[in-house]
Amino acid sequence: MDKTAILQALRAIVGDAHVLTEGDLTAYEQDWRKRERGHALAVVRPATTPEVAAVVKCCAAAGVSIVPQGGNTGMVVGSTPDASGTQVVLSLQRLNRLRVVDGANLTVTVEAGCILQTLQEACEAQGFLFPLSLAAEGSCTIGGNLATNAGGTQVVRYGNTRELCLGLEVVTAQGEIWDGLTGLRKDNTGYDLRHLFIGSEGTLGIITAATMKLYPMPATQLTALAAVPSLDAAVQLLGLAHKHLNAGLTGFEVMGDFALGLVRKHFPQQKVPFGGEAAAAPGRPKQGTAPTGGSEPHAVGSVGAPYCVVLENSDHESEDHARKQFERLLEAALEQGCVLDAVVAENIAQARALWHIRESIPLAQAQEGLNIKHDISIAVSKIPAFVQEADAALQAAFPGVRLVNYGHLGDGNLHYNVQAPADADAEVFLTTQEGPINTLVYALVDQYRGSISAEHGIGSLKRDKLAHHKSPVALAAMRAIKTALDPHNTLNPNRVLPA
Ligand code: FAD
Ligand code: 2HG
Ligand code: ZN
Repeated sequence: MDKTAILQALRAIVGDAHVLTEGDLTAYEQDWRKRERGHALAVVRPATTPEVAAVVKCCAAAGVSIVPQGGNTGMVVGSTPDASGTQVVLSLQRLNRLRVVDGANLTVTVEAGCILQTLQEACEAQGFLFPLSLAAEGSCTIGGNLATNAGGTQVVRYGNTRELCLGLEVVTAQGEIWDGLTGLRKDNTGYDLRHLFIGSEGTLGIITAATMKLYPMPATQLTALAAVPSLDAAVQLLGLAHKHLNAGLTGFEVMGDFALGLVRKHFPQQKVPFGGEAAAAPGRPKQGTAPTGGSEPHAVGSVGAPYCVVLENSDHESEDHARKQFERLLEAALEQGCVLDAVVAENIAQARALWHIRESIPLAQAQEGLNIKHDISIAVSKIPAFVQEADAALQAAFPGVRLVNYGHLGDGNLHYNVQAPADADAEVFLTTQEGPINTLVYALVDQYRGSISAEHGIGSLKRDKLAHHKSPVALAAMRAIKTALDPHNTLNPNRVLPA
């Protein structure tokens, strides 16, 4: 089939208006980090699962490869086409209906293109919590979250997207529809196919809908920010938080001083708590002095705290109960010296402002310039030693690099990112130093028996690294699965699996 015939066939399936070939297609062709700009044969936007199946059949028959795309917020260049102009971007954005909320089963069935925040809000309106939460929630889709097995800020209590999923509807590489939307919590009838598709980054099938777990809304969600003297202290605080809050601990995020400094620099309207005097004098946890306290924003680093931690306590009893629990925790932590100072948000606005500081770090980093991301996981207990070793090795080998260290400490997942030296050209730095910096960091991650990707996946950016950091046995099994499910390599070729 030639190009005109393929486009005609696709238009016949989804309608002329939903096969995009002209105009500004940047939103579909460029990745969020602006690492690569591709060029698509067309962007195709089906609105139903049968339409997705027909598009896949059409592309498979024509030998055209498909790049599935949700919100295009991925971090590893996995959702944009290559530069060949021969790939179809299959956007799931129009497949965005909430099909059913089953309150008694505590499940929601939703189509893949539904924006995460829309899903959270729809569930909340019916009195349920859908706990997946990440800074991209205003634009990422549940299909993309499943395809990347996204983590986010609530994993310490609710698990990754995988743990929240009870069933999938998938269009296979052959254009068949698999309906696995049973909503069952127990089903041992052979291989659990759902888990193959989750985290497969669009290489094994196209997720068109999912049945996800819901939870009762907690009575209250309290947020605190604590300044800690070291990463060791942050780990100690995590232990105390597990002990004092138990299942109420729903968020535990660490932020390095330099990462906070970037938020302060690029978003000066945000008030980073702990003004000079407050942080200099350790004392009882303060209530409500958080993001509104003081007239000027201060970096915690200005009083010498190298890290801050955001903690969240979700409680099913009452706000009063949650506040008392938090106070006991923070007082114990102050006594043991693993917290220098802390504030507890007094209301939702203050809590949101604290979370907003944390969620602004990736955006502040982007404003600062192109950067190198390491989305790693290591056993929580070993993280302080890893960071100490990695910091020293990087500074010795690449003097002046700026380390942007933050992330989901409660899950052992750090965003151990590297920004070019202040006086360097970020683009040149990236071209010349990304390879050697990755090699250094990943070698250390291996030494600590960690993972080179805890959240963002492999995409194109890390596929060559995977060859060195995944066991040959695992890689062979992955290739066998890909060949079995997608023998003609139609779905997202040259992603995930090393060349
Ligand atoms: P896309 O970017 O469109 O796609 C991602 C991958 O999934 C691609 O390989 C694509 O081909 C595939 N895909 C998309 N939809 C489907 C589908 N329906 N079927 C099959 N394959 C599909 N990630 C985290 O894990 N935790 C975080 O805390 C986090 N925070 C972020 C914060 C910001 C500011 C940004 C920009 C990104 C963040 N991410 C985070 C990364 C990103 O993985 C998530 O935003 C999200 O899971 C991607 O969803 P998406 O709809 O944008 O997917
Ligand atoms: C987060 O936790 C995201 O904020 C993005 O996973 C991390 O930009 C990053 O490195
Ligand atoms: Zn993250």
